[in-house]
Amino acid sequence: MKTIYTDQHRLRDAQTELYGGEMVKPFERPSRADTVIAAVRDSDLGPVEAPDEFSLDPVLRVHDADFVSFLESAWGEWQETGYKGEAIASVWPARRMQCRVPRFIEGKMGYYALAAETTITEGTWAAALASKDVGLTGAKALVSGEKGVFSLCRPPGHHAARDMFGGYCFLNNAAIAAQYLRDQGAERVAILDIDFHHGNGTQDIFYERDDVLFCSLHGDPEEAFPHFLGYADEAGLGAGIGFNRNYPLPRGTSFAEWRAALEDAMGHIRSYAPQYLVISLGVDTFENDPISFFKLTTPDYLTTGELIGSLDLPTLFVLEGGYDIDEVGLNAVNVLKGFEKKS
Ligand code: Q9C
Ligand code: ZN
Repeated sequence: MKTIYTDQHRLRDAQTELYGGEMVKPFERPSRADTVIAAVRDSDLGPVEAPDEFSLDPVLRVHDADFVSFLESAWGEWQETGYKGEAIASVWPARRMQCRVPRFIEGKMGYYALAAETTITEGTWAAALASKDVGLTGAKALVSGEKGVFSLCRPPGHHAARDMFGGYCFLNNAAIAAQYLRDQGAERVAILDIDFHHGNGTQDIFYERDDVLFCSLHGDPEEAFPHFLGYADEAGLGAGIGFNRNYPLPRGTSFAEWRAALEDAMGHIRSYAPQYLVISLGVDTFENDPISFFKLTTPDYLTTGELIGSLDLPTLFVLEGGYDIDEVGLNAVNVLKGFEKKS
């Protein structure tokens, strides 16, 4: 299968992440994508191609226009204040306060942020734009008849909601790609999110819709980020009832337990009979991931790819998380290899 990739991801190179009360070097760093592209090149997976450039139109199909303008201007506005550090949210419209967008950047940061760990920096917007191009180029290749494509997106996207950034995400690459597939004529698209964290942004975007099925396997929000979404009883709303499925799983979840949830989700995807499948491919489910608590091993990712391949659907893999820098490449490529073996 083809891999879509660009070095533009390097423009997202934040120096700080708020973690455990300290400012640390971000877990979501450029070397992640370096390791993944190196593993792709070392494998016999297929060619690596540069993305096409897309306009903001496909972005505005899933994100609010005021949010997109905010992301575009946030770093400039932060700099104008004279603040020395990276742009970071520190105040929120909490319970019983007003959900209005204030004028000053410090207020805007809190309005549009869903968490404080993710800063906005000089190249963040350019990198986010390039990342969505990587996703869209993969989707376009599927429309042209490719069976499987890997969009090596960075920064990741699945925490980005209609009007919120955070969890290392700015634009929701998987959601933008899924909507693009709908706009190219597909009646039904399924998104299967296997990142360790709940894909709250993707759920938010499609929650009231029956034309995009969303299934997510993730650490139980009682214990894992994003903490305030991802419970099993979130089934969708209005027309979307029954088209959102969450599989929150406990600390220490083994591959056998995780696989049972995956197969249940796959059953629902089969009955839905989508024209395309989008996989939010996070490999932070790995046993040695520094910020997660599942116990998947490197060979388990091959099996996961085979299982996904057995659905026999045109499939777009969109990279999300995975923070064990040494193994993130091999684990992600194993999923793709397993898929190719089975499909
Ligand atoms: N104690 C993605 O994988 N902070 N985002 C976690 C852990 C945020 C993860 C703190 C994790 C965001 C795309
Ligand atoms: Zn994750």
